Amino acid sequence: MKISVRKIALGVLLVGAFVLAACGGASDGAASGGGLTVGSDGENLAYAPVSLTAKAGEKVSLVFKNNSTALQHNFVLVNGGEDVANAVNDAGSEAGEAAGYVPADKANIIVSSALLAPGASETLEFTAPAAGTYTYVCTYPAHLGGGMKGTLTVN
Ligand SMILES: [Cu+2]
Repeated sequence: MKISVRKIALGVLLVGAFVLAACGGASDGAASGGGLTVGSDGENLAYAPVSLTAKAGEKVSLVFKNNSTALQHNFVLVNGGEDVANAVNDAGSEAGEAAGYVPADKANIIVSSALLAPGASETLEFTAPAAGTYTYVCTYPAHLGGGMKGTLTVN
C-alpha cells in the first residue's frame, strides 16, 4: 500500500512538471507571432516592450494600449529604421493634433493608431513586411525625442 501511494504521488509530480513545461514557452509575455501587445510604459515617454518580432507575410493583430493616466500617445510603425522614423515624426508634427499627428499621405507608414487618450487601446491589423527591422514611434510632439520608440524585427 505504501508503495502504490508513492507511485501515485510520483505520477502527480510528473504530470505537474509536464504541464508546467508545456505552458512555460508562452508565458514570458514577450510579444511575438500573430498576436502582439505593446503599451506605453506608464507615465514614461517609452513603450513596453521596446522590441517586437513577427514573421514576414503573417497577419499581425497588434493591441496598442495607452497606459498613461495623463498623456496622449499613438503607435506608428514606419517602413524603415530611425532615419525614416524621424522623417515620419516631422511630418506627423506638421499634420497636427486634428490628424492625430499622422500625415495624411501615410508615406512610409506601415500601420498607425489613432492618437489615444489615457487608458485607451486600439487593435491594429497589418501584414508583416519583408524580413528586416522597422522602427515604431509615437509622433506626439517631443515624445520621440523623449525616447518613445521601439523596433519590430521581422524574420
Ligand atoms: Cu507619446
